[in-house]
Amino acid sequence: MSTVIEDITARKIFNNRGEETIEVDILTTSGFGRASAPAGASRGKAEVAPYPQGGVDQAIKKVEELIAPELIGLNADSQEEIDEMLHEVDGSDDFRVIGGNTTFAISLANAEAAANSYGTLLFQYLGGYVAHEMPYPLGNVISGGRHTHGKSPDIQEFLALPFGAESFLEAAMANTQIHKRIGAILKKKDKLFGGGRSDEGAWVANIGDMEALDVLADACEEIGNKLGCECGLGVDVAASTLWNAKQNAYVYRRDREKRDSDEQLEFISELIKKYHLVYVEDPFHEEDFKSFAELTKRIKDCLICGDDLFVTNKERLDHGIKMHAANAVIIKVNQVGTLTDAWETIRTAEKASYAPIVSHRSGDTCDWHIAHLAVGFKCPIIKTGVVEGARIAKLNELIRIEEFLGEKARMAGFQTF
Ligand code: 2PG
Ligand code: MG
Repeated sequence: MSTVIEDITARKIFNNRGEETIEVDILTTSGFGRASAPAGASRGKAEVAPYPQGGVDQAIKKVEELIAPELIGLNADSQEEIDEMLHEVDGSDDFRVIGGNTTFAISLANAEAAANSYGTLLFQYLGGYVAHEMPYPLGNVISGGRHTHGKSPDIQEFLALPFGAESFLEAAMANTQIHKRIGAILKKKDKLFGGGRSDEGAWVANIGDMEALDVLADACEEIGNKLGCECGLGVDVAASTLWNAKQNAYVYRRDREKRDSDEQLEFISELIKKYHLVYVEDPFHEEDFKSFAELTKRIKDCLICGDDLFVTNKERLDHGIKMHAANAVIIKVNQVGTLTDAWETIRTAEKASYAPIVSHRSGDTCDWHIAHLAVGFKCPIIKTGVVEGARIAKLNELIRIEEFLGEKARMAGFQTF
């Protein structure tokens, strides 16, 4: 067995939106790894640059000319050294030279190649033989905001979290049934509803935010009762996309509402109380740590999560922790570029009792590595949609992991509800 990197190949493939993305293969003396990068539609301003100027073609060139010569000959099981080398080759503070999606694909393919060289699965390689906790799937069932076009809710995502499930399979099943039930409710509600879905496979309908929450609440209750498992409600407000700095307000186009920061705080607090929300992501824009902290102080029994706020960045999370801004953080490796950077953010979150929630992106491929990151890094929740090929690839991999773990498998524990 040897983990010495012998070859690196980069190619252009397509994601679920038909956009170009980068895929990387890494070959070691006795193993192989492959990973491809996702893409966001509502990106945080502080995320690293996804590609160098010139896009995927330039990224491939950089791999061939700059990166491969440095990495070939190194050991794939020295993940930190590999990731450090990517920073060195790039030289900027936001991966603008080689691209954060380029580094994402290399970093993940490298971890996979190391695991494969040792004859272990990635989650075991990352978490050791003690990694046996399954994450709860947080599933997007109704889309709005920047994830849709035309008439739809202003809030970006309406999510189901079956936190009463006793196994991952049961939880994934609950989400698929909630998704299906919502489709049927929407059809009944609106004769013009054509069954349209967003990139993440969530329904797109001509309804407002409150109507969407009513529909979600009905479906969660019905399916929860049927399966005997409690299903919570969540939202990703993606408030940076609603924020208008000139007007100093969150602009809800469909509902024809404008809310300043205080009104937004009241509005979100009311939603949490009325619908017993267990999960709220990005309720304020990405620089408003103060309002996040106000909400977190006020609210009990609900995960207040930062995505665009933290962008998986350790320094931004450190700042948030100091301000008591939230109690959960979204982990998207391509927001920071490498596995080591993301792992440091997860460790920081754990020390502060923030729940790390590993997440897909709206533009994604059938790459299933985040399933392994969730188990290997002991993330209690994975946010990865409910239906649509790129989501199903990750969910099905978790079903396989649960089966592989057999009697050792447990659902992750977390305190918030
Ligand atoms: C989000 C994500 C994924 P995007 O805001 O959480 O649902 O969206 O990948 O478009 O940034
Ligand atoms: Mg988000």
